[in-house]
Amino acid sequence: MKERIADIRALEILDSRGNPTVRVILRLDNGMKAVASVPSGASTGEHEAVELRDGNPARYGGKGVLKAVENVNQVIAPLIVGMEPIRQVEIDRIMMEADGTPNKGKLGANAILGVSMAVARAAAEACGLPLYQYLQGPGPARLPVPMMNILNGGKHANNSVDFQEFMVMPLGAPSFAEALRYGAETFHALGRILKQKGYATGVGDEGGYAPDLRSNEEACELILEAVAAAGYEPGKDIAIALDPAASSFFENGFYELNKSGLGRMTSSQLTDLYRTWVDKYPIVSIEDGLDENDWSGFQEHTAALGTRVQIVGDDIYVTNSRFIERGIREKTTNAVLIKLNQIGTVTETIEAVHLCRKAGWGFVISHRSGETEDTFLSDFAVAMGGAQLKTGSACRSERIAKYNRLLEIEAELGRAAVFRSPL
Ligand code: 2PG
Ligand code: MG
Repeated sequence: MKERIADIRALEILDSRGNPTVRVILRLDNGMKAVASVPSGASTGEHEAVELRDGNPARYGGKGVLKAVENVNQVIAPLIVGMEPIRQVEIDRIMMEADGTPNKGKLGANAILGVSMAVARAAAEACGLPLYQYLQGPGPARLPVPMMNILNGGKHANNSVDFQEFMVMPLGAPSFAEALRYGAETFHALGRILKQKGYATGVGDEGGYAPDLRSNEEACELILEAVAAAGYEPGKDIAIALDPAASSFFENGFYELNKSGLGRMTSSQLTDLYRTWVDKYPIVSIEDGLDENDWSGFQEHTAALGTRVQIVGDDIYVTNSRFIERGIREKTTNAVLIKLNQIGTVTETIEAVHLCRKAGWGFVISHRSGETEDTFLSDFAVAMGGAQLKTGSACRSERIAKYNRLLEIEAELGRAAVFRSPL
């Protein structure tokens, strides 16, 4: 490749919650430009790579990212300008070495990931390939089944629901476009049902409704009603996936389900509760059913439920190969949630996916609750081929942008596009 990186510039922009985040604009010496924006979580794992914030209360309540921007412009750019963008692994390594900490705490994972994503995009451009094709491994291009978070609770909504995400997964759809339609129609049906019942229809951070329900269970009941009202068969056309994000209600060794008023539970009591739900509802996947440090609880949880549903680890692994390896050894879960900004480089994220594949585990590519209009994630999900993507409800443009990009990819692939449920 003759193209080289000529210029890298970062900018402080805003995410979907109105909080600052990093955008990187990279130029090649042939004039080509690549842009990437970094997402930001709310229910973050304890061991995630560091999102560097300025901590200056006079700007954005301390959430400014001018230091991370400066780290891109002053520290990272001089190290990388002049290199070929296809040298992703080497570029990511150089940034990690310049940072020198195990959690990217010096330069910031937000600074490093912005550059890492922009480099991948620039390389794809320079090769004349769409990003998904440039990043793709062997095998056909596989579109993901979306896990659409149509009812929000936990830290993502100010309501009476303890569990963070109630998702519909249109497993029975024949294509991605149809899956999206099934999900969007169900979302709209849910809106009508909530309105009829006198519930609020405002949305949470990921575009799902955020009503004050009488119980956590009512969320599942309402979703089933919505699936049927939209004309679909629960379990066959559309299944339910959950992300309770249990770390967010774990305190001093107990699960405190205080938003709903359900009260205190132990790890095995909570697993029993999930079991009754799995018996009753067409649930196919449970993510973060327990706390991120409850490794032994997770083992029991997976032993109890793992043959019936996919058990996904998010906060417990934070897309970090070291934790995923332990999980595989100890049978902690049987699947992993994959988030680029939890680990901070494209290379390490791909490594985490490889580990899952090797172990025969499932993996779900995921957005963050704070997002931007960047659609890197859509291409990444197709390239990784795991056939599962979590990117929010059928609402809010930062989520829809990802879905629209997938529609574009599916159309571009035509008959070569594969869409098949992995579960
Ligand atoms: C999660 C994510 C995304 P956040 O817990 O899986 O849905 O939420 O980005 O707030 O960590
Ligand atoms: Mg999660």
